[in-house]
Amino acid sequence: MAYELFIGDRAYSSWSLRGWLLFDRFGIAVTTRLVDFDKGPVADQLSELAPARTVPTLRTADGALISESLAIAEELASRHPDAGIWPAEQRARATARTLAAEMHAGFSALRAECPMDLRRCYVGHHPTDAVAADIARIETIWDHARRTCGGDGPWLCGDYSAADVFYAPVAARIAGYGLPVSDAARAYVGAHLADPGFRRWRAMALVQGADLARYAQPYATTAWPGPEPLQAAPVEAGPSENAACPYSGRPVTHFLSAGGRTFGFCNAFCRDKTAADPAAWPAFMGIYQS
Ligand SMILES: N[C@@H](CCC(=O)N[C@@H](CS)C(=O)NCC(=O)O)C(=O)O
Repeated sequence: MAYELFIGDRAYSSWSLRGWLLFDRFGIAVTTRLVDFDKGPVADQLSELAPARTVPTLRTADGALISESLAIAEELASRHPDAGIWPAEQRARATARTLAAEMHAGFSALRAECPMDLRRCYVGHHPTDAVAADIARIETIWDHARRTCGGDGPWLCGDYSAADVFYAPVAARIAGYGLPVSDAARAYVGAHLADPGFRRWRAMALVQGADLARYAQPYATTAWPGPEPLQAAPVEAGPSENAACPYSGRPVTHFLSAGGRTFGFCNAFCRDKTAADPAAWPAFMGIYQS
């Protein structure tokens, strides 16, 4: 099945992150089309997809246009029943759906006052009462999910599910604004920051797209609190250990240095997203660890 997912700037578009994780995290192939927030209104850029007017929007091979992230989750779960998008166990599935729906419909203070920015981690932000109330509610429903249907791992309803997809950008906001939360919630946030799917998206956010002034916040910044990436940097020239790009299999034209070794890729974006967080990319780590 061919899917096209229209997404916004990865650093800022929290809904797009949800849409994309629904593919990446559940192994469903998709072609992404980037809508540049710096190039005018999203609705104008999506005019060929009207009445869709926001990102993410999914266009399916049969021509359906799905422009609500919760509907994308449900439609993919129907079309790919074995992908594990929702928990298989009935009670866990009901809880996961409830949490995702509450996120989709709510937490407007958190969303408005703490816009996601995956390129920055702020210090000195003090949550308003409305944001604190959103966080308190989020902690309550996270705790309920983990107590009633969480498994041995860090996720809300057993294995990673669409419920976790919907709270990945919340985790990014808690981390990015240093919002005060319990130890249990902090551990859940840490699981998202360390999650390879989340890290792949953030690596792409770090290397593509302009810094947009309208998202800038008046706070000092500090280092991103996620795992320290393996050191790597673009270099001008090869030769590289690998002749074929780890992602496309095409001949290499762009190079990076990591661990004193040189590796090649078939374009600058794939080289740069790898340099931003090498360990997030299994195809690269396959050659790095060989
Ligand atoms: N309810 C939608 C929300 C989508 C949404 O608001 N996306 C934002 C970007 S994160 C957008 O496209 N805004 C349009 C604009 O800024 O003009 C969903 O679930 O996907």
